[in-house]
Amino acid sequence: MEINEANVFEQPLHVGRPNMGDRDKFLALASEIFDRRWLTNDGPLVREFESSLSEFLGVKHVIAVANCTLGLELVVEGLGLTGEVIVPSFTFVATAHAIAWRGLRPVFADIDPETHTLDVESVRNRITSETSAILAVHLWGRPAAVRELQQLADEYGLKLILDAAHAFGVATESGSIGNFGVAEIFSFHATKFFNSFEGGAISTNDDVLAANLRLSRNFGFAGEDNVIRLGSNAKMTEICAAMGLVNLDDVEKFTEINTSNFERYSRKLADIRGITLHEVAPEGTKSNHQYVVALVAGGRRDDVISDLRSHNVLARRYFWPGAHRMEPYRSHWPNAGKGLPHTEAVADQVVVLPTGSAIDADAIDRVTDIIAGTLAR
Ligand code: T4K
Repeated sequence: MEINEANVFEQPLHVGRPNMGDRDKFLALASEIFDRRWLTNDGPLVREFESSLSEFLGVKHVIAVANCTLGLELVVEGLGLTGEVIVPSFTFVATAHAIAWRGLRPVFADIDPETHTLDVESVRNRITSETSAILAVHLWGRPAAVRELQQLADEYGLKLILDAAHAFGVATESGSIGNFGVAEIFSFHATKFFNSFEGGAISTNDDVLAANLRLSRNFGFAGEDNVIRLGSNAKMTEICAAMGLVNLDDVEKFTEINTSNFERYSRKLADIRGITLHEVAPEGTKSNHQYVVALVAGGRRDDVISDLRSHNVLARRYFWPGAHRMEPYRSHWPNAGKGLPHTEAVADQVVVLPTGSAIDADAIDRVTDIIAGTLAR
């Protein structure tokens, strides 16, 4: 491997470097929290954040939570799911863990290699008498096949839930993400283009489910001494809500930065043989472009990753090797990979490149030059 000194970054260039909103606005809200001495448990900033999100997403109910993983668990419990839930394996492992943590079995379906989201026929083939739901993922912010999945769910009497961890601010011709299935669950983790340090939110238009989720987020309490259902501690804190509110003011700016980064990568990578950019915004989609996902052909993905790392570019191979090859799933179902050919093929080719407000055009040019050097050898 050759190192081009001119392209070595002095500071590491991370995937998932947080976007930061206005510091002064945040400090003013933090100061109010000090004055109020109200730090968590359905505080005023959490309420304000929820109503702002509700308006932004155009959805009836938003329940802010401590993180997306707990949000997924609350929904699995709140819908009374049992037995098996069909999920992609090509996702962050939290999607499967949320099901397994509730004592249910995640059943892995394959993805469509064009979209990287659940393949509807693969889902159909995995439905059994034990299936209670489909949990699809808008991977990389690309909307899952929501219409077809909803039809399938209706045909078999299943619930459709959407892991929208990557899809805040994404909209399709049929509406904004947040309005599909029975509930959608967002992540506002630091690495997401819109963050609240840690955090997440459940969006739903179902009144009964929303009321139950509010209870279960807070141990099931319906009053000071009255617990009326199973619950957990999934509450968002006031300081996280403050960060969320501040970042919400800049969400369009972050989206524009991501889009312009994506376009620059697209122009620069177009001339390099052996690498293609994954399309996250098919026609009619408004994307947040929070992930720049490239596919490297010819078994050279790990060469690209290792050369980038030698130049201090910490690219990631999300979501290799697939949840089915991670514990505890690998031990339970060692042969699951046989039924997931597209998952395995895509997972071996993916490189996720740095984007967001911490990178500029010059850095993108240097990153793509490094990749060009690797693939020319
Ligand atoms: N569903 C899907 C489809 C998801 O992708 C995720 C999370 C979830 C559900 C669950 O959401 P949460 O329960 O987390 O709300 C990171 C995130 O921790 C995780 O939230 C995210 N997906 C996943 C894709 O990425 P790791 O294990 O890759 O994180 P880590 O510590 O390696 O950090 C990633 C990069 O970000 C590093 O290069 C360092 C950089 N970074 C990170 C943090 C926290 C910073 O520069 N600053 C920071 O503050 O999982």
